[in-house]
Amino acid sequence: TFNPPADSILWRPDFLLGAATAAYQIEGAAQEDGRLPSIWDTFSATPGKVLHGDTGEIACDHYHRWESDIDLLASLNVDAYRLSIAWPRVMDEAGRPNEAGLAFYRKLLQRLKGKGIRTSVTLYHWDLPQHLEDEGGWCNRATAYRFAEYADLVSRELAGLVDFWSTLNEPWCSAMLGYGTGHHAPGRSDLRAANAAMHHLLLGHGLALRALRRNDPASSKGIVVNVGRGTTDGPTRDDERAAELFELQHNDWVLDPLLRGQYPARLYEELWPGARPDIAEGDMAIIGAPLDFIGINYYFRTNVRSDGAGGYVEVPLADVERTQMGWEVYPDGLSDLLVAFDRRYPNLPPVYITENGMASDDAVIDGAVVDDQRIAFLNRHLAAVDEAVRAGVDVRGYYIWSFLDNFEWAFGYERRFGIVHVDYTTQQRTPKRSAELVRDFLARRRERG
Ligand code: PNW
Repeated sequence: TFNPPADSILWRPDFLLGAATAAYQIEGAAQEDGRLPSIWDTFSATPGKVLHGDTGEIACDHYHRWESDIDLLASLNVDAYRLSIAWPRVMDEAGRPNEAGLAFYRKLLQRLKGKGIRTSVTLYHWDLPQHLEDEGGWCNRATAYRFAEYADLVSRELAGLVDFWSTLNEPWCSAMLGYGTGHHAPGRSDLRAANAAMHHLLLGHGLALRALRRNDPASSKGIVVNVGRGTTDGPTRDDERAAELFELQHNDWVLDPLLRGQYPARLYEELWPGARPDIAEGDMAIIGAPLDFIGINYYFRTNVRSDGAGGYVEVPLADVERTQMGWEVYPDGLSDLLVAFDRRYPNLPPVYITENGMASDDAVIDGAVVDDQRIAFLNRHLAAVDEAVRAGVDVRGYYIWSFLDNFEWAFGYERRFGIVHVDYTTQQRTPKRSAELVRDFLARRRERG
């Protein structure tokens, strides 16, 4: 069941409960209406990069099914919807607007507004136009300025239709998985490149934020970051230090520049000497400009130990509950991190959990999908949010990842995060049991007023 306790923040009508998606993961129509290729088109077309050779060419065909998808979303009674805009759809290579792409997002947002659903729009959820990657991508400082031009264009065109703007989704993943390990597009593996990419992503964020403030003053503006909980089961002080370094590398690397205007000193002194990016005069002030909110994406805990050489290694715990991704189910990590950030950053802005959820291999049986593990997962993580709120953290909303099963990046269509099941042969949508329970809860909440 889905029945939050009477004192849960979920019962407050102003606490936003919603669902999230991202453009490349659901839209398909990769060559339609003047859309340019993105780094994910290139990457997924490269053999060996994505499981089963899956691509986002068709995905959930949302580009053609957006009206019925929004009707389905509205039938779940959600307060808010988080989506992303595909940069390659709305701007041509010369930086001129692509009207057809802009029209798609305009009518999408208008329909959401018409249904009374709050809109949370991410400008960059990993689909960099390929022509910019050809010039160095996020390792090239110029990309930060191109991103600000894109933000300027979109916020002029769509002002008034967006309640929450986020500049970037998960810069850690863009920088580290894209340029550091190569697990994501563009598939480079070079630690110095990852650090340069991070700096230019954050600079792009700060420049874009200025454009958003100029063009759409009434909206709320922020950024979405992924955070990881690192703990150790090791006995030594070095193991403890390993867990600290894990969180330094995942969380502080991104949050310190945004909320303190500086990279954590230990990052380049202890962990990655020699990987410090070039920082121009004034960059850190742009990056550290005040935010209206911060979006936090949380998924799992990582157990680490000292590698004996000043770093850490992951040592997976046995006998813990895991999801279809192999990620540990660990709700305490969410409350622990929220409280830790609240203490570390006295200026922490209001928090939205912009992604939380899990993958499971759900099948449709007699027209129903019984995703009990997801229902328990959501219940427990929402209880963790409550715990953080009781400890004084200002959390104002929670978006389930994801509205629909979709293209799960390097894992293709095999991993299913949706509360709505998608049959990729027929494009049939089937709300899972979790979606029905969220729908019923929100109906009850509405009745209570
Ligand atoms: C996020 N990790 O990605 C993204 O924002 C979503 O687009 C994605 O579908 C979702 O989480 C589920 O994966 C992540 O390895 C990818 O730590 C990888 C990691 C974290 C987040």
